[in-house]
Parts: sequence; C-alpha cells; structure tokens
Amino acid sequence: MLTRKQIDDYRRDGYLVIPRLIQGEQLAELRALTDRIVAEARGVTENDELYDLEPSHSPALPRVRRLKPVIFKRYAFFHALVREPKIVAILQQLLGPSIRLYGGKLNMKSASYGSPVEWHQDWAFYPHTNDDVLATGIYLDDCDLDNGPLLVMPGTHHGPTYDHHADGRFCGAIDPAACDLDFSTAVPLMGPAGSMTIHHARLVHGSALNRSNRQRRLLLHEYTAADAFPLLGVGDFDEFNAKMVVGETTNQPRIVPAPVRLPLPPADHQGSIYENQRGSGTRFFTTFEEARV
Ligand SMILES: O=C(O)CCC(=O)C(=O)O
Repeated sequence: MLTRKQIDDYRRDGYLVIPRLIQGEQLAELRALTDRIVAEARGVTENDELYDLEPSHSPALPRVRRLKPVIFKRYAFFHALVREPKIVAILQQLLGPSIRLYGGKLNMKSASYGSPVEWHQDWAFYPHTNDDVLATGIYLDDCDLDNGPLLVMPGTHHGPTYDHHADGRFCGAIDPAACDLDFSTAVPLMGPAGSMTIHHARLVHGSALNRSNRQRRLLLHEYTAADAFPLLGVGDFDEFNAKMVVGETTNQPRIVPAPVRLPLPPADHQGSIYENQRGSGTRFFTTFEEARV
C-alpha cells in the first residue's frame, strides 16, 4: 500500500516509483515469457497484431520495439498481471474502488538501438470524461540513466494539454521548439528490475535512445477509474466492461473538466506511438540512425 506521503507526492508531481514491486518467480516468468515471444519474431517481416518492429529489423536479425496489447488476451500470465492484487491495491488508493484497464503494451528498448519516444502526454491519445487516468510501468530489467529510463516533467499534469499535431494531423508528439517546457528539468524514473513506475495520463514524458549494452524493457498498463469514459467513444460496451479490473462498472460517466485536444484528424502513420511519431516535425531525442553517423 502507498503511504500518505506517496499519495500526496503523486497528486503534486504526477508520478511515483515503487522499487522492487514484482520479484522472484513472477519476475523470472515475466522475463522468460517475454524472451520467448521476442524469439518468435524471427521470420516476421512486418508489423502485425503482436509485434511492432524497429526500423532496422530484418527477419534474420529480429528487432522488436514493442509487444502490442494483444498479449493481455493471448497470454494468461499477462492477463493475470494486469489484475495482480499488489498493483490493484495501489491503484485503488489513486483511482478509487472501481477500475478498468484501458490498454497497455510492452516497450522493448533493446540494447544499443532501442528507439526513443518523443515527449508526449498519454491524455492527448486518449482523453476521458475525467482525468482519473494513469499508466503503470514495470521494468523487466534494472534501469538507470544509461539504458533509457522513462523521463517525466514533474507537475505538468496540472497544466495544459499540449498540441500533438504536425501539418494539421495528430502525430503523438509535442514539438519541443514550440512549447514552453524546459526539458532540462525532467526527472528519470529508475530502479532495479521489478520496480513499478506510475505516471498520470496528463504528465509530459518521453525517453531517449538506449545507447547502453543492456536492454530496458517496460511493461505498461493504462488504467482508468471505471467512471472515466473515453471521449472518442465506446465501440462495444461488453468489450469495454470485460476490461474491468476491480469493482463495479457503470453507464454514468463522471464529468470533470480538463483541457482536451482530440487526436484528430488521425495520424498519417497509424499503429503504435512510434509509428504516429514518424509524422512529427522537430524531434528532441537522437534516433539510432542519427547516432550512427
Ligand atoms: O517506453 C518508454 O520509454 C515510453 C513509453 C511511452 O511513453 C508510451 O509508449 O506511451
């Protein structure tokens, strides 16, 4: 459970790190299963339902950038981890008694070439009727400054929703040259393998290229209070309710004003955030291709 101080810190700063939350056999299984799924990418030629591939991927030298949300349906282990009681108890302190999973993914950030993620707010991708919305991240590997930790801008969840558009289309990234943010104040979220990060959906965050010789894998889960409804709509109410993690569902969204920009018109490059961000104009983080020259 979180202390009063941790809850106050989260409300003020918009993030927390809980060291070594997942340990022992559970961590070993998480790592081993991920290794197996990545090994199966050998032979895959392009992005599909499960794999998001690095630009430098080839079938002979598989380079996976992300495992997509289908892992939560396809693998019992990942399905169960979303509902891990230790995690749920913490989430209830921040989001209230009833919680729904919005989505998630496993970002790989492989040794030496793992892609950067440009500055963004998750809220720009999936605004809801209220902002009791957050993401947790479980590090599969020890994470320090060298292997691309999640970087957050403290307190920005109290501020505006920044423009995530370029050339009139959503691109999933903030233009670093056209905003008032001083990125030198960013805080890295680090910890030993099994540590869990929490960040508010409106918090500005990103991460750099992994230039180290160690991978940095991060399992992200996006959770909402059950009465936070996506502003882009609910396609299938049964499917929506199948994502309940704990507590009671409702058909009465709680509406609390928060600054919103819809991710419309949609990105030129559909798919994951990496694909969306291909449309961004000015980049902040060095890419693998730039680092090589
Ligand atoms: O993997 C990372 O470092 C950042 C991931 C992220 O912010 C996202 O995928 O929305």
